[in-house]
Amino acid sequence: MAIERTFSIVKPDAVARNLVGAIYSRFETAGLKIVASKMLLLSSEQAEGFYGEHKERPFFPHLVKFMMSGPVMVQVLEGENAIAKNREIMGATNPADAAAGTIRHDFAQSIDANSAHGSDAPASAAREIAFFFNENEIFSR
Ligand code: RTP
Ligand code: MG
Repeated sequence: MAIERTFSIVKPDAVARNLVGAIYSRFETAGLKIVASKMLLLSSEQAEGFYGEHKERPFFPHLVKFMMSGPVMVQVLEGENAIAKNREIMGATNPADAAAGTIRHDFAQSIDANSAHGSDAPASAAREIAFFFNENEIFSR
């Protein structure tokens, strides 16, 4: 399996509860390298644009409001099978369905405050990385 990159967010609920290091540690322990990282407060344009695929869904306004409710950490993770591996580490969208030992099972509070985002496919990973990072801000190693 080739080395892959994926895009990840530590969502506002997890940043607010001082869980950035605990979540980054899960990535590193699983063999994913953090090759880019920054903290930011999303603008409405960023939150709506980032989750544009969901704009017709009933939960969209709520999702956008939540994602703007406090600072987030955005990062690029790199490693073998990074996209699927990160989704596995995160667990199911609804923490009530997430397996023990996953980020969402262990840290998330609700389907909204579910602590982490991860790209779901190579095309979305490429789009999401480019949405937040220039190539010269990413340090593969
Ligand atoms: P994410 O994009 O944040 O990594 O989450 P995901 O792939 O596991 O789930 P997705 O279907 O892409 O949904 C994006 C976020 O929207 C919220 N959501 N709420 N109330 C609902 O039925 C519902 N469904 C989704 C979640 O916060 C989810 O992470
Ligand atoms: Mg998604």
